[in-house]
Amino acid sequence: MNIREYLKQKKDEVRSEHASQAKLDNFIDKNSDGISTLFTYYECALMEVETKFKVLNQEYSLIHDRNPIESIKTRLKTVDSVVDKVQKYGVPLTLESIEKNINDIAGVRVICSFPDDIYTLAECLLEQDDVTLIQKKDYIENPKPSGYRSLHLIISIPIYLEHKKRDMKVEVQFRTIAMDFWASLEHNLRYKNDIPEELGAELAEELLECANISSSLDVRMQRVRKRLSEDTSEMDDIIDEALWM
Ligand code: 0O2
Repeated sequence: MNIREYLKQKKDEVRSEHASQAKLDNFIDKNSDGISTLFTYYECALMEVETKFKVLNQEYSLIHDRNPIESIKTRLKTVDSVVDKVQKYGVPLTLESIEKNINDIAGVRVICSFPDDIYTLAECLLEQDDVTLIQKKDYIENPKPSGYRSLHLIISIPIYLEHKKRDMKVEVQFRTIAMDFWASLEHNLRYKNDIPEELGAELAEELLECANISSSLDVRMQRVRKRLSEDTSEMDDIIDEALWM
């Protein structure tokens, strides 16, 4: 490419950035009420889903004497990143299209103690009759090439407003503490643009190895916990029997 072609390319890039910024400003100006209403509905959906998990955690600890959930995080995507996704998918920039095509505006991340807890909680959530499963991606069974592990569900749940009921989509990501720790570190690498290519590749390889090590650690710790609880329940049976004698 000669210098003339290079300058023309740069000029086109700047023009196209300005055009998309103008498009975004125009969309926000024209739809500010609609955007804030829609985002408030997503916020309500987040509260509903978070409460569902808090209830499940409470009941589980009553029955099994331990909490399967370490923490719950919720987040709403920013308008800018929703618009980025609209552009990435090549769908129209309208409120209807955003609601139809973008599934992860509302996100809940459930951090569990052990891998089995993830599947137990996901099953309990999906058994609830106001929850509809839209999509499931099991990156624990099938990790991403990067080493990323997590169970992703897109669900639809109703929120009850003054005079109407509205179904809203929420993305739920289930991870163990180890999976979450790994994903945060890898996220930093993914969004750091100033790393030399060679170092980036080296770190990605190192992270893949870490993902495999931490996955086998999750499995081993789960095995230890199971053996511990089996022993404890055996001991409980012995005590029960002794009390009846
Ligand atoms: P944020 O801010 O975390 O929400 P899609 O979102 O459907 O266009 P994809 O890859 O099919 O694209 O979606 P997928 O696989 O369900 O993953 C979406 C989210 O999972 C990402 O959200 C991340 O949070 C997380 N994720 C997926 N893959 C990786 C990975 O390799 N490393 C890490 N650290 N996180 C991952 P967003 O939209 O990127 O951003």
